[in-house]
Amino acid sequence: MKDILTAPFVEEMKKMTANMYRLGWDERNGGNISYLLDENEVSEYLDTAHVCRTIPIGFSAPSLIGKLFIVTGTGKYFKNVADDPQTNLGIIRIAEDAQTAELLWGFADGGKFTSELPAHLMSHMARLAVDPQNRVIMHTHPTHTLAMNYVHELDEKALTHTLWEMCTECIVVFPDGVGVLPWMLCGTNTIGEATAQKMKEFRLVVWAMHGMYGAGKTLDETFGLIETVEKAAQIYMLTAHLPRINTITDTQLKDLAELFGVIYRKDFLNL
Ligand code: 2HA
Ligand code: ZN
Repeated sequence: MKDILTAPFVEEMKKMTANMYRLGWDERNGGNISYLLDENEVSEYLDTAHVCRTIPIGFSAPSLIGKLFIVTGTGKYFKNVADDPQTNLGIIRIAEDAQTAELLWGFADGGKFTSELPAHLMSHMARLAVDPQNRVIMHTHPTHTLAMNYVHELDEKALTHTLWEMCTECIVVFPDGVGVLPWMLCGTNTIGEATAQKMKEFRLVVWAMHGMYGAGKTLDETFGLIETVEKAAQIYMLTAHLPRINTITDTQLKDLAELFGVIYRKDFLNL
């Protein structure tokens, strides 16, 4: 058996959480990540027949039965993952009853998965139905995106349109736009269901005045989506209080989307 602390998926989680912490997006216990693993790969590092303990998930995830995820822990700090992955991360498998997580590794201090597990697993179910390659759900509190939430309309078309205008490549990176949920209580099945509903249509969902959810095939791709929105929000916050004398026009946005051959939300442009 190989040492799990050397597994690429543990290494990736360490690097990603440290990077996001350094960007200032994941203060204290802010943010959480879940990453669907390949059981064959995990079994090089763990006896997957050995369950350390079981933890109820509080809802039913039938389409995820038997699937393994590496997830960040509740109350744990991204800052600390790299130094102590076995306490701050866990590997869970969704049990046959669809309502229990079998802990295969991690949460070594008796802890458990993120309080946002409903939003994560429900989003995985929604994204996997659209794209079987989707493996990652990432939640974070990016600073400028959050700031923008306080001063910009939170309508999906209006918000996406403004973000697209802020950097030339935005419409190419997230042509499907950004979904928006109103402020809601976090950590609940209700916000989980609402997030998953949006995830049928969007890979990026803003939780108003809280943060962002992203979905993608890899940690890198998902991070890249959120990073691009955050960059656009930063440009917005640097310029919103100044007279705007130049902009990227809707015709130019359309030209970009067509040049790069992306399927974009035509209804989010005013043409
Ligand atoms: O886990 O970010 O939304 C901490 C959070 C909750
Ligand atoms: Zn949060």
